[in-house]
Amino acid sequence: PAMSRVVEVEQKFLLGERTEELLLAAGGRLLAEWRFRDVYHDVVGHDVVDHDVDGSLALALADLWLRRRDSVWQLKYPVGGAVITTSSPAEDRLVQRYVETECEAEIVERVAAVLGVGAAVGSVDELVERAHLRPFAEFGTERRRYLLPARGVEEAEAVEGVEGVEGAEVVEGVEEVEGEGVERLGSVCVDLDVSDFGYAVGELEVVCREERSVPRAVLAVQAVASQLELVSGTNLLSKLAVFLRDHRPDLYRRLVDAHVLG
Ligand code: V4E
Repeated sequence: PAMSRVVEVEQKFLLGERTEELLLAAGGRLLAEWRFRDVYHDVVGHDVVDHDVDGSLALALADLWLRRRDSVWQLKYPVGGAVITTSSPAEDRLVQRYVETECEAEIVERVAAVLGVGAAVGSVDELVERAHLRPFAEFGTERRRYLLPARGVEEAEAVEGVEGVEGAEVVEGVEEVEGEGVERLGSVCVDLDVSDFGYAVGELEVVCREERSVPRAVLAVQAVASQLELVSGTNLLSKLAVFLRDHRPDLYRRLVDAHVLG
């Protein structure tokens, strides 16, 4: 992809009956809908020693989230350093800031560093094999993406372009698939996700190419959240968290105890 490392500034919210209505009223446009499948990988110790959880979820416990989304490896990890915004600490806690990279060399380096193994492998596939990383969660998502014009954000500084979405089916009446990167400039994306295990969650998202754009992106997300009267909370679970709660309670408990699942 043209841009393989971006900072995602995201706020999750509950899907309400009127969410899409409010989105349209606020000038939102349905941009695309598509589906994808995520397979999260980590150290999962079951076939090493039966009840031994030593070393299990070493990546997640370090707040590293390695997944294969369809055929692409992606790694999410927190943006380093203090992120200063002008918003209140309570509002600020609702906004997640993660780097998402598809750069295999970077993924290999970061994952190997956390696992304490050598990074002398040529691909993520090879690292996964050598380090015995295994799938621990797998599910499909159907995503509807709306685009909202940004408020109170200077385009150039806030959001600096985004790659197109592979496999996205562009909704009828919405011109230009190729223009999507351009469409998203200076805008807030609203993703409405329905997972194949029955959990629905919304996400406001601004994608930044540079760390210095993050504070303004946070403000843009917060402005839209209040404009749309979205219900967010630090206890609102991600799809992954709900999947684990329902299908891998052992792993879920471990991550909750370690405070890595918000
Ligand atoms: C669990 C987790 C992460 C992996 C899942 O990331 P998420 O943004 O929920 O996935 P998705 O499918 O929406 O990906 P996108 O297409 O937007 O890239 S990343 C960080 N966490 C931990 C975490 C946390 N600490 N707090 C909350 C509220 N959620 C997740």
